[in-house]
Amino acid sequence: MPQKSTYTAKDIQVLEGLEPVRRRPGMFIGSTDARGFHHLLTEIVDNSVDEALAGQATEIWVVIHKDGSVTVEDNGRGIPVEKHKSGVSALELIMTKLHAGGKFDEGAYKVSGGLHGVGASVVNALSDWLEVEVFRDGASFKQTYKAGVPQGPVKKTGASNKTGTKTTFFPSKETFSEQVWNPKTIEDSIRNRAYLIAGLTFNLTYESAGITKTFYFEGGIKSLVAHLNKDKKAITDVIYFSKENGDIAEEVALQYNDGISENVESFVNVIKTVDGGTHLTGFRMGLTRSIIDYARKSGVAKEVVDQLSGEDTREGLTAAIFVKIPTNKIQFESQTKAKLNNPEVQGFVAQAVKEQLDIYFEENPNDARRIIEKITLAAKARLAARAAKDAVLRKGALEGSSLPGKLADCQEKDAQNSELFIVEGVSAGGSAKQGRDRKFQAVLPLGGKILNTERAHLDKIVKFEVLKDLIIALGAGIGETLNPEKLRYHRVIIMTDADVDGEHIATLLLTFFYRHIPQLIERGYLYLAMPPLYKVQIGKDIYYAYSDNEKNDIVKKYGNGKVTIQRYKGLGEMNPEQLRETTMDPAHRTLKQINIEDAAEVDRIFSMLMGEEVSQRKKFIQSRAKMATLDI
Ligand code: 0RA
Repeated sequence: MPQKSTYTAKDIQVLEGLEPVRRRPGMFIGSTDARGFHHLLTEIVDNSVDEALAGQATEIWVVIHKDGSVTVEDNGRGIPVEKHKSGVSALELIMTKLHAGGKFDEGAYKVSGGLHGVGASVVNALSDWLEVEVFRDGASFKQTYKAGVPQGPVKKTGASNKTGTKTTFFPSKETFSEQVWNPKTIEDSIRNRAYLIAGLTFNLTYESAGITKTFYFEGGIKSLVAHLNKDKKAITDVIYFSKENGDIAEEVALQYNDGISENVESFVNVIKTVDGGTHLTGFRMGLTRSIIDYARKSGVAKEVVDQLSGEDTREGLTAAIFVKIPTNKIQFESQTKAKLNNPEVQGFVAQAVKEQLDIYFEENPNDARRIIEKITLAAKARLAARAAKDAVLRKGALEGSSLPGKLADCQEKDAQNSELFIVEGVSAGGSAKQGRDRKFQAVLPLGGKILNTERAHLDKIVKFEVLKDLIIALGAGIGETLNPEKLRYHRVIIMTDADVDGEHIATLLLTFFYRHIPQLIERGYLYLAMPPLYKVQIGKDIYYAYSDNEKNDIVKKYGNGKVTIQRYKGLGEMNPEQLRETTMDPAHRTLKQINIEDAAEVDRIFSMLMGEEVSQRKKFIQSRAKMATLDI
């Protein structure tokens, strides 16, 4: 960790005033919606987190006040208050000048300032009012601001024997279109930071509810990996190691479970690098080399040892990689800071992981053996899947047509304008084929059960008729050769009965797409059809209702004559015209778009729900689905 630096006010570099921030807030805070609003809080919290990263603070308090203001306090050294040569205090410079940083930045690992953060002054400029209290040198000091403008000099307010910094602010009403603090957003970001800095305690208080939540993880990223695996069956301990060399430090925690997916999170100075980068690549290189070396030496995986791939070593792997680099040396690939680009980090992490994992395997042969056995299985499944897939493709070619016989394809060839309805049951499939608009709507009826694909390897999946048909109809391939650019439909619509069986089938399909063609979901191509629940006939008029409420409203509004209500138990009860009119025709239908925002959470929920509990899955699907009425 960095050394304590000696610091004086003259080290602060003065840049410019705050007018540009108020004029163009989006440029500084990203946006002025809920995201930008929460960014204000993260910014202030990260200043305190930096103090903790520097080893100078151990506790951070966050209070959401009833009036919408927030307080962030830490027990660090306190922002310096002595006067700069211009006669202004260091505190005032930090709070009122853009990018006022100090020389102490160099050699320190920081989250805020420069690359990630925009500085407390930006938050100050975008706050109707802000108040800072500093506790240091045996006293307390205070300065208040309105829209970033000091309302007087820094004042000594009394004696104090504690140290730290306490900031309270009220976001600008004029600037932010959203003014509501979202507990989940706040807690997710605090939890991440608490995981990464072992031993740092966060206390989060909601004043209106009178609740305080504490976030403290003694084990740092070791606790994070255990948390990510908590609904899975682990097959090894959490393996942890760390190394420092000059000014780069790395920490790695990993654990294998008996599933097949990979869940690796990577961080640079508390910034989550969603797109990975050189630290992640280094980790993968070190891991693959160490495992393959061990497999060779131990002789456990003789048959496939020469064909083991990096991909095989990552099945069932949960890990966290955390590197700390001085702020002024970090390189990101883009403005969004999602991908680390420092070349020197790759070799450093690769070598450290290889060395330390080699030692771990020597000392823990049981864990090593379980990992090698698992990886051998992964390699065999991958090789078998390749062979099976090749066979499937050859078969298609021999039959003269590569599309499945059950598929009623559309005439349209442009994927952007093509829709595929995946329909439960052969009879509903028949109605859908008659009711569709064959110009742009294709129908694939599913006969029979669908394999639960959460744990299934590809070799099993491609042998399973229903899924094989689906994969071929979609046209993008699967596994190693998956190419989402080749998808033949940009709207894939799951149409099942509105009953428990239908929900179950929809969930299995969703699981399949999530696990094996996630691009379909990420690109927004996957939808659920919403067939009506009731047909209400009043005299000669027919109305369709999609919920009980809607049905009651219709009866109340039009129900003077004779009312007949039919509850649809399945798609099969509708004739082709009704199915078209209510569920397939873009002019009348409602589709729910499946939207995965947080893949890690979804991964966890899928594992949790893979038992028999259907109603929980149903809730999950419904909570993840976003209403989208499409008209084309
Ligand atoms: C500049 C210099 C020093 C500490 C800080 C800033 C500091 C800033 C914040 C923001 C929130 N909490 C903070 N805690 C400390 C070092 C001063 C010294 O050497 O004593």
